[in-house]
Amino acid sequence: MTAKVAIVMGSASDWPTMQEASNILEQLGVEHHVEVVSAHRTPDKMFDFAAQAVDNGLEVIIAGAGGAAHLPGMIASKTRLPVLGVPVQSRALSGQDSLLSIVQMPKGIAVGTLAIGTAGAFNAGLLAAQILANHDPKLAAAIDTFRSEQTQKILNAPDPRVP
Ligand code: RP5
Repeated sequence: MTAKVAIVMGSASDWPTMQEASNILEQLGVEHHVEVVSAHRTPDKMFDFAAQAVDNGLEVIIAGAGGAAHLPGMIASKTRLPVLGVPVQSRALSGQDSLLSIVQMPKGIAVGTLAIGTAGAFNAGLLAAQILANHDPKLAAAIDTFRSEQTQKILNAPDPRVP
């Protein structure tokens, strides 16, 4: 694996959410691996993925899941790499279940939990890039540009009534 970031998710149905992480990584020029890995439906695959993540050259893992969202925490239990958890917005409980499943980790195994849904997925991608940027000046410059363009866009359009 040449990618330093992996985006994994519990189901292909999570992709419309997790694509936001992929989009910002793409925009910032960060190569990333994408794969469906389910804590419940493919548990052995999940453990293999997590156990081999360091040897496979990964540096950050973004894991998204909905409902009984055990994927980020279980991956974190098998690797020292930073795991960023994205609570996917579930149909039954609007992602509250996903959020609480991911955020309440026991002391000693860390998962960085993002917001529910697409904003969380986007920010997970951004945060993964920010972690890598500590040792990548080109990526740091790309993030600085992203942030200043975002700021400028708002400053250029202060009146919300103007389309
Ligand atoms: C979780 O169950 C997945 O992460 C997904 O958010 C949710 C529903 O999965 P599907 O039934 O759509 O495959 O494991």
